[in-house]
Formats: sequence, structure tokens, C-alpha cells
Amino acid sequence: MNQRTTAAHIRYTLCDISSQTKTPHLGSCLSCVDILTALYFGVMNIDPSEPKKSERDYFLLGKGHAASALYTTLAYRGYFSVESLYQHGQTGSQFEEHPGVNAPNGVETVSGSLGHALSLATGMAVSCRLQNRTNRFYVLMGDGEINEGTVWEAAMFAAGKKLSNLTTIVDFNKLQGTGESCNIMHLEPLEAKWQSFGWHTVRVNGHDLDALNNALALAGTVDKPLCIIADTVKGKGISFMENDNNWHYRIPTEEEVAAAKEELGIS
Ligand SMILES: Cc1ncc(C[n+]2csc(CCOP(=O)(O)OP(=O)(O)O)c2C)c(N)n1
Repeated sequence: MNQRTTAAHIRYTLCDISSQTKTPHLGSCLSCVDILTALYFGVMNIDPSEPKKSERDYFLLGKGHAASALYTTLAYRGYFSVESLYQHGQTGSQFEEHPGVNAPNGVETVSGSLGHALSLATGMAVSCRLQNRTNRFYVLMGDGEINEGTVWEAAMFAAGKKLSNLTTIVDFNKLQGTGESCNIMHLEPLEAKWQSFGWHTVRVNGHDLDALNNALALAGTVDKPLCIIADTVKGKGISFMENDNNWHYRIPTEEEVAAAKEELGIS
């Protein structure tokens, strides 16, 4: 499967899991599917048969409520079966709604409390550099997540240390749980903010897989950390979910999953 087809399958599986397990945050998951696809099927040095390989690249999910998108991408990449995803959010399951300490292989950190992944990755990136290790670190944050002050403390620190082994991607879908991100916090001009903090910054269409792969390939090419601002659409790929923030929490019916499947061209 090419990346476009893979992303479509991931989107359909996300809809079906949400419907069957009655778990929310589908809009948040659909927003970042292409970013995760470019990372896991394009640029990251990982090996599902050796998930703890010491020289692997690390992905840290800041917007932990989109855990289902990460689990589903990992399943399609071969870390575990797609069937196992249907334990999502069930009592005792590894596939918790927000990744916990018993999360499955491939999940590098707990998350759910927004605003910590960048700080964590920054510390890990410094540690690896001190040991002359070549690992790269990729962090995905929501635009609401960057309201958190910890993000900007980490941003200053990473730039000061010239952490060229660190990339952060902002899933800029312009919405968060309770409203429009730019009305809740003064985010724009977002590129200029990251640049002024000392990051090499690019802005791309977060659903254009070629653009994402090209932007991610910039990691390590300059003596700075890389910030990719990815313009995205919450609910992307399913017309009746796109830009409708009700899908932060809503669960699709079986009929809606069938409609989504048709739109995505899944046979
Ligand atoms: C520290 C913290 N504060 C508040 C929340 C509650 N919360 C969960 S999702 C969310 C909105 C996140 O919006 P965004 O990062 O833009 O992600 P999106 O779902 O829009 O992709 C909030 C505030 C949280 N999880 N952690």
C-alpha cells in the first residue's frame, strides 16, 4: 500500500474503533493521520520486529487524547494486529484512551496531560547527543496543547542547545476541545513565534503527504531544532466530520461508519 492508501485505511479503522468501543476524540485523530503516516511509513528509523532497538527514532505524542491514531498507525506498521485495537479503552486493556504505563510496543511515553512531550523529548535528545547517539526525536502537539507554558520553556531550551536531532510538528487544525484555538489564545503569527524562539520553521499542508515527507526530511540538515507547522483539518477525510468540533467527543453510528468507509474508498 502507498502512503495515501494506508492513511485511508487508518482513517476507516479509527472510525470503526470509535464506533464499536464508544471512545471519543475521532476528529482529533483524523486530523493527524497524514502526519503519522509520513512519519511511520516515510522517515522514521524504526523496526517493528525490534521495537526497543537502541538506535531507533522516537515519536512522542503530546496530544495524548489522539492515542487511537497512534495505536492504529502502529498496527498498520506491523507492531501488533489491527484486531487488537478493538480493545481500545476497555478495562484492563493496553490500549488506554490516553497512553498509560502499560502501553503497547512502539508507544514511547504516557500522555494525556497536554504540554509535556516536548520537554520530555528535549531531555532525551540532549541525553542522546551527549552519548554521541544518532537517534532522532519527533513530537506531535495540538494547537490547543501549545497554550501550555511548558511548551515554550522547552522550545527555548532546545533552541539554545541547538538540538538538530529534535523535530516538533504542530497539528494546526484551528480547533480545540472547547472552541477555536486562535480565539482562546493568541497563536498567530505562529511561524514567526517559533522562528523567534530559534527554531528552523516550515509551514506545510498537513494533509499533503509529499509536502510532509519533504518537510520531515529537513530534520538534522541545519544546526537547529525543526518545527513543522502543519495546517490541518479536524475530522479530515470524512466530509460530515471536517471542521465540526462536535467530533472532538461524538461517537459515530454504524451508518456513519459505513458512509465514512464509502467516502474513503475502502472496499
Ligand atoms: C494539561 C491539560 N489541560 C487540559 C486538558 C483537557 N483537554 C483534552 S483535549 C484538549 C484540547 C486539545 O486541543 P488540541 O491540542 O488543539 O488538539 P485537537 O484535539 O484539536 O487536535 C484539552 C484542553 C488536558 N488533557 N491536559
